[in-house]
Amino acid sequence: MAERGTDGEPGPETYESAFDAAVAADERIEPRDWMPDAYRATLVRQIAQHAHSEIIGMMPEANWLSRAPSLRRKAILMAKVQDEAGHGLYLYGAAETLGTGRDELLDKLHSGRQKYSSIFNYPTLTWADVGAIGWLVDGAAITNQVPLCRCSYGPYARAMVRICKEESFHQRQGYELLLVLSRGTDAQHAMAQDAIDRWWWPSLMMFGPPDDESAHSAQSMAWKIKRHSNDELRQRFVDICVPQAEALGLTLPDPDLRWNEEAGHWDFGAIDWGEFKAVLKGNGPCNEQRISQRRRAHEDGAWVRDAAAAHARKRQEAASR
Ligand code: BYC
Repeated sequence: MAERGTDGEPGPETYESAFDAAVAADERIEPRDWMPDAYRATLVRQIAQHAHSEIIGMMPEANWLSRAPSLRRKAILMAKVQDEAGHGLYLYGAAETLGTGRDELLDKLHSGRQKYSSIFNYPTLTWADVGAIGWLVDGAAITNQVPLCRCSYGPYARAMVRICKEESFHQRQGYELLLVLSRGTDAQHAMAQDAIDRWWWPSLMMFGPPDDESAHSAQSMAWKIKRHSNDELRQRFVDICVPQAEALGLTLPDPDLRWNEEAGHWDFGAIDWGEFKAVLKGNGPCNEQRISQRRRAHEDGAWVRDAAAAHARKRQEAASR
């Protein structure tokens, strides 16, 4: 790839055709490579939304940390919630390589100018919700994110490799938790079923609007940021979940689920896109709570950021003496 500022500066068309050729050849675009402004902006938008989802996503589960039913479950959940914070860090780091700092992105999140995943605007009402989040929400996240490991932008793709490994552990812990509940007492089984009933449809919405309403998909796929469309990934997820639900001894809340022999896929019922749009507009059950808690956490953490900056300054001064 042509780098900015090399000797004998070529014209902009040369940069653009080098970029197009690199994308066509499945090469990675790296931070110092020339890239179209719109490619950079799309990446910042998607990576920021993804990073915000990770840190907001800590909240619904952290809600159960103090009430986990055993020390083992508490330790597992604690590790998972910490992993989400780490994912946020990798992703804010990837956005930084595009010239956008974490402060700016957090400011946009706190003022509602950037989105986070719709899924985290739903409440975690029972312990089984921790299992449903692991199985369905992390399961949907993996389905969406494994192809992002082949994203054309190097730092994002590399961050996704680490994230997917951890998400895979998250998904399994949720599945195992639900399996134990499903095979437990009648009340535990009912609690697991209730959680699946509430999380199934919002999980399908995580993949984004249908393809014919997806504003960014075509361009993002041409740039090989996205490798599959929203509907393709949603279908893949449904196909994975149906036999898993059966193995769990639980049902998915969709009377229209049918195996389609010809298509080789599970047909599923209509998604309530009105609900999705309402949640995106800020009218989901927990939108206000999530953002106000996030703002408060940020304000409460100001002294930690100040202390870390002062420490870094001191070390730099000591090193330059
Ligand atoms: N929620 O043109 P489209 C996780 C927005 S997992 C909110 O299809 P795109 C975790 C979209 O941003 C969740 N907004 O967009 C798991 C766009 O709005 P703007 C995070 C959504 O980008 C467990 C508009 O709708 N994962 O973190 O081509 C525990 C039109 O959509 C949603 C990622 O972010 C939604 N569900 O495709 C803890 C994965 N869907 O920006 C944490 C990376 C769409 O024009 N992201 N919108 O205002 C992606 O793969 C893509 O951004 C999406 C959407 C598939 C989500």
